[in-house]
Formats: sequence, structure tokens, C-alpha cells
Amino acid sequence: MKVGFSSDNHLDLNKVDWRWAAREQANYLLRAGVEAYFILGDVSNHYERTYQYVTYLQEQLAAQVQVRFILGNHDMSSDLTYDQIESIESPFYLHNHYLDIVGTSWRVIGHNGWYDYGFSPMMDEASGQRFHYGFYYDRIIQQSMSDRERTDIALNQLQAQLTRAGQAQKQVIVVTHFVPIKDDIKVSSQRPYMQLNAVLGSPRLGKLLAGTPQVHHVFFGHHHVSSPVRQHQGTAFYNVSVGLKKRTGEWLAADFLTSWQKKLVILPL
Ligand SMILES: [Mn+2]
Repeated sequence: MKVGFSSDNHLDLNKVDWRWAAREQANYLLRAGVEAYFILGDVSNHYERTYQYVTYLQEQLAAQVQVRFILGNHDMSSDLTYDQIESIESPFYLHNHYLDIVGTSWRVIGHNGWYDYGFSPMMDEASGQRFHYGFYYDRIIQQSMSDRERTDIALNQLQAQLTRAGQAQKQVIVVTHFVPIKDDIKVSSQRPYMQLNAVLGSPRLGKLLAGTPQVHHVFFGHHHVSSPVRQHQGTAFYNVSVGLKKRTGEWLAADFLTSWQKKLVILPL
């Protein structure tokens, strides 16, 4: 059994036709023998387009590959409120849900995640909020709580999922959009780095996942960097973001499909 993971395809920003991308990716996944494919957010800047792409990809793959997705801040930003993000009803949406891999003891738990400015420890809460709501791409998303409170909710939801997985004696893979570990973040007190680091994710998430023995693999995106697999307390962390063509060094090849293939991780279970 093989499962695949990818994030941050940004099909619209990369000017890639989404139907073409889905057909090419479907062919590749079928040839590679992947039986479940996980999309970790930032497919596009519009939820409806992201959902169209996911359902079209699943159509191409028919019953041979199960497709699941979670949302990144780009997918969320034009169309959805926090409450809507939490309550999307779709068999493909893995946020705060899980997929048990048939014939194995593996469970894949999905959670969009969020950020709490924890990767910029020198920045105070008020400055973080000013940056998020004043300038950051996802400032438009309506939420009734602070970013720290939103992250608290995310961690509580994940803790509950991990407890259930433990009770069911599952080995766990977690997929999330935002960054859980600081290994590839250059901590800085200079703007704009300090501000951008603040909205990358939460070190509290990494601590929770690394400290939970049944979690063996964690996949994430959001931070468009290429880095080796990072090990923490026996848990492997993978950044599978494809990133943006227009920014130097993000794509690993001249074309989208090769860049996607190079960042795609296929895990044999
Ligand atoms: Mn992204």
C-alpha cells in the first residue's frame, strides 16, 4: 500500500490549468501505484475552485485512489468564514477527520491547523494581530477568536483525535497545512521576517505530535522551502510544499509537473 502527500500547488498563482494538472497528476499517481492521495492545502485562492479540482481529480482516479484534502489559508481566504471552514460537509474533506488505510494499522488524521506567532517569540501578541489583520493575505477570513485561541482549539481537536487513535491502537500519520517545527525557520527580529515567521504555524503543534508515540509521520506545507525530513523524538516531519514559480528557488524544476513530482512524498505502508 502506497500513500502520497503534496501541498501548496497554487495552481492559479502558478498559471497552471487545473483540469490539465488533475489529469496529469492522476496518470502519475496511478502509474506509481498510489492508493490514497492527500492534498495539504493551498490548491488555489478560492475554495470553490479548490473543491472543483479535488472532485475532478477524484473522478480521474475513480475507485483506484482515494483523494482527501485539507485547507490552507489561500483556499480559505476569498470565500469562507471560520465557522464554514469547521463545518464543510464533504467525504473528501479531512479536517478534524481521519482515514484508516484498509489492510493496515495506519490512520491518517487531517487538520488544517493555524498559527499563534510562536515562531517569532520576540514579537508580542498585539504586533502579531496588527500584522495578521492589517497586512497578511488571510486577513479577510472572519473569526471570532484570537489566533492564539484558534490554535488552542486546533490543538484540542487534534489531541482528541490522537486519543481516539490510541484507543483504537492505530499507528498515526498527521497531515496539516501550517508549520509545526522550527528547523527550517530563520528566527529573526527584523521585519518582514519576524512578521512572516509569526504566521507560519505553531511550535506547540510540533511538540504535541513529537511527544505522542503513536505519531510516526507528519506532513505539512505553507512555508515554501525545500528541506530534508526532520526527525523529532522518533517522529518524521516532511515539508511537501511545491510553492510558487515566480519566487526564485521554490520550484525544483522549470515546469509544474516535475516540480510537483519532486516534492511529492510517496510512503509505502
Ligand atoms: Mn502556500
